[in-house]
Amino acid sequence: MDLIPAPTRLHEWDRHEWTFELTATSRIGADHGAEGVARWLRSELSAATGFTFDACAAQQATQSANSITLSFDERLRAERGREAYTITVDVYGARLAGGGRPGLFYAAQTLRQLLGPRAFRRAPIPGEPWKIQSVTIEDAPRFGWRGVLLDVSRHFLPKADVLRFVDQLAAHKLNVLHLHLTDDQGWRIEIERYPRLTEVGAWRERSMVGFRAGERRDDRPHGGYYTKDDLREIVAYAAKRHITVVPEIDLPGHSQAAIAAYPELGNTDVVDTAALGVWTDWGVNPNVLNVSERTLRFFEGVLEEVLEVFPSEFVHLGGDECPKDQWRASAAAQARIKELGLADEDGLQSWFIRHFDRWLAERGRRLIGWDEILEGGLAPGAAVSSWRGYAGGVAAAEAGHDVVMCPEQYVYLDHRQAAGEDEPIPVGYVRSLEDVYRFEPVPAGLGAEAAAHVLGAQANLWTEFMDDARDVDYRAFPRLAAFAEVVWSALPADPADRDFADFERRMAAHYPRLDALGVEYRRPEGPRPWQRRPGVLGRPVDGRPPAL
Ligand code: TNX
Repeated sequence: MDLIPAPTRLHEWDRHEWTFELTATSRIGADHGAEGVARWLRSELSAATGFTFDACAAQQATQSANSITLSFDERLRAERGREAYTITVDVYGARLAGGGRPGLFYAAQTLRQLLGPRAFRRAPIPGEPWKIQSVTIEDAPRFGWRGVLLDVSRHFLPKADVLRFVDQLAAHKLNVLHLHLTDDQGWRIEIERYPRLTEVGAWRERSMVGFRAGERRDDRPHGGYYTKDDLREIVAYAAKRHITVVPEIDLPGHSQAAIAAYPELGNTDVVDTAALGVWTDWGVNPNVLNVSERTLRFFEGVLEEVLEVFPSEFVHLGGDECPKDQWRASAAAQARIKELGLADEDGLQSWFIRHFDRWLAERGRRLIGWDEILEGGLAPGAAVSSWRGYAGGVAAAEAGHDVVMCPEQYVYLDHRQAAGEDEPIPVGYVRSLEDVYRFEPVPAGLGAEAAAHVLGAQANLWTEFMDDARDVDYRAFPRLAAFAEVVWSALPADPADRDFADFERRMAAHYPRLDALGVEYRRPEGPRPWQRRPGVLGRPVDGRPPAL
């Protein structure tokens, strides 16, 4: 049955006469409260099969043959949580039970995999009858945070592509979409009280092609942004698929696009910020926010609108890669350090982040930021995305902070997937499908109490070198399938003990599902011609990343 991610337990009954068959008269029945999941399943399966699937109560559906029922299981919920599910398929029907709605949704996703690749298409095509051999499945995720970061700042991804990406995540039982909405190269969220953020900040004249030293530019304007309604739509579409969208507004570094729109946000006593445009390079940028009261109020205003659109518990405020040169040179920043009694510029960054940490907490939300925010101390409710390896995450977890593990050496999917010359714009470490499969979110040696603070893990797709959805497909898949199994399935904790050969065998069945979904993944034999970027300079890191 070759499911990905692998379920906790699966038992195939060898009584072939017990086979279930989905037919034109099959019904989809749902318990009260499960109608939303039933609607999703009905719309996917109607599209793929051409059958209409009458809706009814679960109890009623069991009375007709070959029906699908969706119901809740209180005991499952008590024992294994809302995301747990069971499936029983036999000649009487397919019975899906969930600890809660998310569990039922994952059961529905699994059922779709059981129906074969054609179940992932948008219209029926000729083929065999829709049969599933008798089986029972029990399943529940290992981690509650099964995330993916999508950087829509470096390259804007149109709304339709984001919705498509959400469907891809849902098909792999991933449940957090971290949207990196602002950076030096583009501001992508409409903020009504500050229209220039998108009028000016969402557009750049050209882009760097490949890594800096290549000095190539495309001389093609780039840009785009999401209206608040677009984002509300994305949030609601994701929520239907049990995916939480976590917005990121990156502060106080990675802010040149905002400064280009509102020059008073920059260090005006050091640089002529009025002359700055939206950045057309990649890398770490010296133009960071100033630390005036006005800037604090400005971003409180931004965040008020962000909170209106995103109901997520966590709001990501970046905090990474903030060079301190301008603060060192700025009389205003130095006066601020004195006034606040801080030791230095690092103290200033930490004060800045803590301000918003408190501000979010007062509104019932929690701040999450890159591991740099640990420097200088954090409020207790704040969480950390550990990106510069495991160390930040370990320190944060030991200090009692929640952590999302996303070390760049392991799960940065902008990094190349193979060592060959053909890999497009080769950056970072070689992170093959197998390397990702052997990524372990909880480092050995972390005590049980600290380990409980590891909410889960996240794969990050930074898009300097991906300028459209086809490129994102290529870098994301198939590695995201391996990542999904790492965060969902009960794999051996020691990466060396993981059965990659079995995963690869199941991938042979998974590739046709991705084909049917229309995902342009990297084929095991390498990139296809249009997936190569001959001559475009990357920045490979030689050798393997440091061991755990
Ligand atoms: C580091 S991860 C960054 C990003 C880049 C990425 C490229 C992080 C917090 N900062 O701004 O896009 O490397 O791999």
